[in-house]
Amino acid sequence: MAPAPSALITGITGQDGLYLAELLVAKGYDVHGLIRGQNNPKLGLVRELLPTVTLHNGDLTDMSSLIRALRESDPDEVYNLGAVSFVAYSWEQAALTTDVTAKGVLNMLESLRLHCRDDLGRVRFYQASSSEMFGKVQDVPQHERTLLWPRSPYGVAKVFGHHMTINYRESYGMHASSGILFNHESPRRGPEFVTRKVSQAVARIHLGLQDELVMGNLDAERDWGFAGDYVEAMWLMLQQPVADDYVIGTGETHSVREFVETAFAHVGIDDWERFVRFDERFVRPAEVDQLIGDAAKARDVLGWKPRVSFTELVSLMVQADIEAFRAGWK
Ligand code: NAP
Ligand code: F7E
Repeated sequence: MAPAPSALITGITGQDGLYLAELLVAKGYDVHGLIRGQNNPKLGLVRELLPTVTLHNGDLTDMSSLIRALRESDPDEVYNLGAVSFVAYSWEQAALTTDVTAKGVLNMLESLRLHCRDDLGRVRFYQASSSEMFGKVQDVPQHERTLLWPRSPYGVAKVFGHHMTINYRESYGMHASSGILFNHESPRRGPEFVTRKVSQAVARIHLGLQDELVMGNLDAERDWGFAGDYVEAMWLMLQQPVADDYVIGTGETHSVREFVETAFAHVGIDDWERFVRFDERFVRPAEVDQLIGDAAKARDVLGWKPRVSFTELVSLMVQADIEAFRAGWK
């Protein structure tokens, strides 16, 4: 019997890392995760959800720790999901964002090149690229050949990682793929991101625990999908005989206002404006006004398509937060 395939995931404590690790465990992989910090607060959660996963201490800014994690795990596939991923924060800590989200990708690719030595196609690599790279969009909808025009330090860092991934593929023949993923959400989304901020607030307002929701730009439009669907696309990319880049999105766009309205509708509140207050603090130095992805290539080559609709996504997030608050977990 062939040995189980193995995978190393950076960013395993994040939203996507958890879903991807669950998917790979279910597929029979021997899963390894990189975990950073001397006392990571997510360690308990990872151990509880993923008891069979092997964790390795390491940080994307520390190349020797990456080489060690590769040596210890000896993976067939590497998924590089680790990043400083909150766009608003990337203006406050632009240099840190560059070190982790940009140079961290180079550190991982270079570590992999050293690890694989004379058989560079041996390990398949996935880079978590982002629709934020499209920024001031030059095509509607955005596809794999749309000109990149990032509008945040995060977006700039992701462009570096994206092109470095393509460069390692072209220079060394590495099986390195880049998924240009549009926004994807879930009950595991960090509370700093707009969808979870709204789902938690609406749940709390519904339960009488909070009476207002303070927001920034309600006019921004995003192509929002469900994270569980998107990690399948990551895996599918690494199963292809030839590495390539793919846009992953739903092909629909909705404003932040629509998200808020749909979330309140889930708890039977139509006059939602009375709960929502604007605060300049949440407005960004430069905004990405509208994103909408054309995932035709992923559909045709990978056979991938999203399963969860916008309304289902909003409802499942609000409902999960209602249940979590009711259970007194938070
Ligand atoms: P997330 O929940 O913010 O998770 C980020 C992960 O990166 C966490 O596990 C975090 O670990 C880890 N990390 C941060 N700094 C690190 C460092 N110096 N070294 C190693 N790991 C580090 O993000 P996500 O939503 O799961 O997204 C996964 C990836 O996809 C990210 O690269 C993100 O930029 C990208 N992406 C996300 C979306 C989206 O809509 N979710 C769309 C496109 C692309 P700690 O727990 O230790 O902080
Ligand atoms: O903002 C607006 C905000 O922080 C969405 C990351 O996963 O997706 C994510 O980046 C929109 C923006 O996500 C608030 O101005 C209004 O227009 O949820 P967000 P993001 O910036 O789109 C991409 C694809 C990634 O790759 C990133 O890693 O919502 N907005 N009011 C607000 N946003 C937040 N966070 N908070 C507000 O109060």
